[in-house]
Amino acid sequence: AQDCQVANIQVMQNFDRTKYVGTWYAVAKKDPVGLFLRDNIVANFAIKEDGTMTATAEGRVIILNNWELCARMFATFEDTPDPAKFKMKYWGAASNLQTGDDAHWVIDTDYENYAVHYSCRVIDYDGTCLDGYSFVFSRHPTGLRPEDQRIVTQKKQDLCMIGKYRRVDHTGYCQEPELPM
Ligand code: AZE
Repeated sequence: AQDCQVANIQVMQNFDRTKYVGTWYAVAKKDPVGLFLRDNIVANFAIKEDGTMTATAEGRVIILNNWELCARMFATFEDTPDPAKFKMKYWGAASNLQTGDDAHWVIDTDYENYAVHYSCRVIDYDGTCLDGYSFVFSRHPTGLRPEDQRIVTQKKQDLCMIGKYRRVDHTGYCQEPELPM
């Protein structure tokens, strides 16, 4: 979908949530407008007994222009007719953190090494995405394998977000206890 229409974006075919469970390290991200996770972003997906997908995520955020902390977030996913498209409700472990309701699309994954995620928050009058974010995830904290990089670059292009991604550093910041507010 090189026309950049959100409605034409191809998502993962036959997405299998059972193979997606476990830990994913964000290695690159395209930010939305406003407050967002900075770095040290790690997500952990699980499936509840009733089959619904859940996740936890943590990452370093900077709030009130100079206050940094490790945000610990929870999410539940609502299914849609497309198995790779979800609605994600999320909230912070600390009540003062963000809550939200975002689209959560799995664009591509091999389940064992890489995944490309996409979320458009605001669709423009012309059908393109006005405000969205995207994560490139790896099963390996060290980054993507060279053989997955070409695929991921193609997907960034398909999402019309090429050139807008930034590397996500992992320094171990969020392995420390949550800082008091
Ligand atoms: C995601 C992986 C699945 C679980 C969650 C994710 C997104 C989290 C945010 C968090 C923002 C927090 C802020 C705090 C001040 C997609 C990484 C919850 C968008 C801005």
